[in-house]
Amino acid sequence: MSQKKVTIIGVPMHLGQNRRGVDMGPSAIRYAKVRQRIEQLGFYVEDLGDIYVPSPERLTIENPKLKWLPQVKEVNEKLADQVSKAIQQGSFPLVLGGDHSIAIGTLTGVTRQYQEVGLIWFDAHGDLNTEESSPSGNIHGMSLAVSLGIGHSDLVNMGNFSPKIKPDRTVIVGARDLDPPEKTRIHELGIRVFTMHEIDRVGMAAVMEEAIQIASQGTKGIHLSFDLDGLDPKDAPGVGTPVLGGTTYRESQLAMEMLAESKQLLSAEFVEVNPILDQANHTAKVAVELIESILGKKIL
Ligand code: 6HN
Ligand code: MN
Ligand code: MN
Ligand code: MN
Repeated sequence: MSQKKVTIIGVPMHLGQNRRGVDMGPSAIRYAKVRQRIEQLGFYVEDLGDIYVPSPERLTIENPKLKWLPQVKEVNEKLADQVSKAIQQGSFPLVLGGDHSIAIGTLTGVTRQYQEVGLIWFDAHGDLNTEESSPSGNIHGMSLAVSLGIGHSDLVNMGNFSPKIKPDRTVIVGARDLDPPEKTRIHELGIRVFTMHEIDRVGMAAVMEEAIQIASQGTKGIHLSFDLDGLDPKDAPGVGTPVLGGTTYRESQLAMEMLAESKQLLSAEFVEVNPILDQANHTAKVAVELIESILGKKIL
């Protein structure tokens, strides 16, 4: 990454899942001083504020298999435009969620500008469901599938092009809770998934070396989509869908530090921070420290 400018975009999205509070994610991360910390690293920071997300109290669910589809679509379209614009201005887009359905808009904006982009999807989950396979109807569990061109056409065709990314340039890191149809899809598409089992066996350093290699080969660079539930709930308790046995704080930091060293990062998003489920805003603080590391903060 060569830019010295970062554009923060807040997306208080909660309509991609069932629990309130994740709409406070951007606010929690700002409260943990994201802007000041990035400025201390020498960047010029522009914070665009939050994209408007409607409240569910005034809405009805038209399709329980794809909850709040029209609203999720609309917010993501606005997000895509803001991400595109930031890149056009030579800035590094840093998107703060909000639930993981916002990856649809972020990836639309990033790939509209850069075309060939590799993806590192850090998550306990695969987010590879469709309307047919989803156990919940929650779009945050479908956003990786959509970005690969699989799912409802309103989402898949955002920006009038599809797919946004290719399966052989996509890696998932930290997976430990995959639905059976997601496992089938992973095998069919040939996506490289670094499960917690593999991270335990070979270590995060070896995993990230391979992950960066896969995502950067033949691409203009890498987008990082970071779901805080990839971390162990001990280290990131403020998430809506926690799963035991995740990466530690240091393993996660090492991954971020290696991404910074690779100089391949084009853009990033940090999602699923829910301060209502948290203790003293701990998860947002962790997110900010991970953000510092992708932007080059070193211990020494
Ligand atoms: N996330 N696989 C489950 C579902 O409802 O599709 C959980 C998804 C979690 C999504 O954490 O971003
Ligand atoms: Mn996710
Ligand atoms: Mn997740
Ligand atoms: Mn490359």
